[in-house]
Amino acid sequence: MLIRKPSDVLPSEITPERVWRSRRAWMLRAAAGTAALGMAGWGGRAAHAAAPALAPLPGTPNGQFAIMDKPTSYDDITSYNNYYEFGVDKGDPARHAAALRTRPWTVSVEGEVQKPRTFDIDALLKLAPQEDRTYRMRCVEGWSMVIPWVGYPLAALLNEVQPTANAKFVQFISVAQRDTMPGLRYPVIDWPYTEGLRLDEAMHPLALLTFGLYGKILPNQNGAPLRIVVPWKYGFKSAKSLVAIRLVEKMPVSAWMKAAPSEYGFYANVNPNVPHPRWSQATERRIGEDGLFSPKRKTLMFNGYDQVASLYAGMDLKANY
Ligand SMILES: Nc1nc2c(c(=O)[nH]1)N[C@H]1C(S)=C(S)[C@@H](COP(=O)(O)O)O[C@H]1N2
Ligand SMILES: [Mo]
Repeated sequence: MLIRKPSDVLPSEITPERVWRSRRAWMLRAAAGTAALGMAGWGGRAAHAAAPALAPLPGTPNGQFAIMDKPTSYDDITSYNNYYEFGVDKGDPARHAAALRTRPWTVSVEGEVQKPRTFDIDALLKLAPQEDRTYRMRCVEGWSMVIPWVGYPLAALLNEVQPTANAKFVQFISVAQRDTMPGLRYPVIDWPYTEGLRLDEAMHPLALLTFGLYGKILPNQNGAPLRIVVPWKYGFKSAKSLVAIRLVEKMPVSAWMKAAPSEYGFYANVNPNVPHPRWSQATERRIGEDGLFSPKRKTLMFNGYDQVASLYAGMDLKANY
């Protein structure tokens, strides 16, 4: 199928200048390389192979988080992705992520905790009851989706390891698999991909440790075998394919803060009143629903998740972008 892209947004508008320049260099090199190998060019929208059959992962619907929005199609959710370890084009993760090894897989939960522990993924899957939770997701690039995730609150895992009194922040570290991830050869960001939350944000019931979507285990391009999902923040906070979760005392510097500090702050709450330095965040395009002539949707404060507002009482959310 074709990979759809918001037709009125150029990649050069939605990617930091530095990244865009390195992406162009990468595509030129890649085009030369693939031409020599007789493969399809990277610039095109290759039809992706038939989706692999993924094991079912049923979750119990949690009515507390029900929303009226119509879920985005499985096809769109699994073929229009940001997962820079596999390439910077939206179709690259679906094209390349099949190579990711997701077993054996362990997740180390470490740092300021009383019971540090390395969990095997299959034990982690069963640590708490899996729930079905459909969340609105908003990318900082100006598009959104509605995704029926399967997972359980991150708080269940954090309570298991017991944060110490010094634990103030939680850092998330994605896998860096050199041999399966072509993107790691390019210094788009300082690999591995890392993200972070304040401890109270991480403990909020909306923060979901996520293992599946649409009732099946996560496709690799969506962050198998487990990722974090933080629906009131821009999508880049929701780090994929986690190998470590580290509790720390000081605010960690995330990979995007390091790559483009003036564009991506630690908080990254969805906030229509704080434009990205190079474009507005007031509206969004819902992938798969909005045609070329459909009006864009108004972006909602906290992506519509008002229940998190109390976490930021008294904070200047323009200074803490
Ligand atoms: N490890 C890692 N995690 C990542 C990214 C990435 O490039 N690498 N991209 C982020 C961005 S910008 C978005 S919008 C979401 C996209 O998640 P999805 O492809 O499942 O919709 O993943 C986030 N998590
Ligand atoms: Mo994003």
